[in-house]
Amino acid sequence: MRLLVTGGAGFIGANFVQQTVRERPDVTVTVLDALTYAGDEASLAPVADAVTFVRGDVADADVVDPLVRDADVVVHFAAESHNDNSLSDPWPFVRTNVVGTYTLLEAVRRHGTRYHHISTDEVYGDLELDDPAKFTPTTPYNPSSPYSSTKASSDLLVRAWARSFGVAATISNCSNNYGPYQHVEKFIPRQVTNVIDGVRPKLYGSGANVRDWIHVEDHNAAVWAIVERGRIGETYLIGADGEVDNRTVVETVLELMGRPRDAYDLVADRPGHDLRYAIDASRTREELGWTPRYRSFREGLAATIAWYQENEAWWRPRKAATEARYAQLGR
Ligand code: NAD
Ligand code: TDX
Repeated sequence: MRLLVTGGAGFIGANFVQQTVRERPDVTVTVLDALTYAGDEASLAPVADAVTFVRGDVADADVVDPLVRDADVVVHFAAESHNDNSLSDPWPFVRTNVVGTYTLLEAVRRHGTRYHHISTDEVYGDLELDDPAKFTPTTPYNPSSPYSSTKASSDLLVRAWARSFGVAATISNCSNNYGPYQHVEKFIPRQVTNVIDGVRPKLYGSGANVRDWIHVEDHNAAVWAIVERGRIGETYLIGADGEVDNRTVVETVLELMGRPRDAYDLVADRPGHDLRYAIDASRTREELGWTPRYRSFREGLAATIAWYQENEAWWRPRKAATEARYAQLGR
């Protein structure tokens, strides 16, 4: 199989490429990544010899077309991915997430290439803390932020291209990922690296917001199950029943790192901050036989903390600039 992975130098994409090279010698991997502030070729260093890397923009049809022509399958991870950035400057989100997806869809339409679209549970909006409901593949779209609205837009383009043009597409909407190689702008790496630096973790608002955490390797195993066994035209939700409120995440990080559990600060809330996400992944589990391997969030978190402690050379170059951006926002 000739596989084209967009966004393969980002957090989830790099983990996907590393897992693929390790576990699937029959797959030839090409990565297309623009190396924005969020991309880092160093995330692919352990498998660099086994991967063809192309630096380029998913919204550039001249770059995209020959790569899609020469692939059997495209897995599209590339995106602007951070909600806080989308509130400061939405345009790169519209361009990469909407125009980039459109550009890929036109290429897979021309060449008949199988396409898997990586998306997020944030397209469904948020839930009350006490709502027994979880997101399912039929939950109506109701995105809150510029980020999630551009992801929702791109999902709708995929559905339309599948129905109208017969593009062989699948979509997955996954909950919050954690694990190695996640940018220090994101919640867990930010707090872990703050604690390493002797800085108190920063919790938005009251810290009551709930995210449904899944280890990145479990997300990527589900993506492979969909690529291999998913029904064309379907949407699959990926989640590991990992609901935890943000305050508990920070307290657990502090405890695992040997600090007092209350050694954090409450800071200004994110505008429009989604309260809670929760995924019902039963279709993905029952139809594809996928189950998450990381059963304990605490153990996965401890391993992730250890990774950041052991890989300071990977994250250190981006830490100061990231914190400078947060300081401007008062967060
Ligand atoms: P990330 O920000 O870590 O990585 C994004 C990658 O895309 C980077 O390598 C960047 O250089 C690249 N990129 C950005 N714009 C590009 C462009 N125009 N052309 C080519 N490459 C470009 O993001 P992530 O957290 O790894 O997320 C990957 C995908 O998974 C995204 O589609 C995101 O919406 C989705 N997702 C993420 C999560 C999560 O918790 N992180 C959860 C569900 C879904
Ligand atoms: O310093 C912080 N303090 C804090 O309390 C940061 C950076 C975040 N938070 C809160 C906001 C959220 O409730 O933690 C939670 C997680 O924040 P993020 O890591 O920014 O993730 P989130 O906004 O939930 O979105 C993530 O999951 C869904 C990814 O960034 C998206 O790409 C994905 O689609």
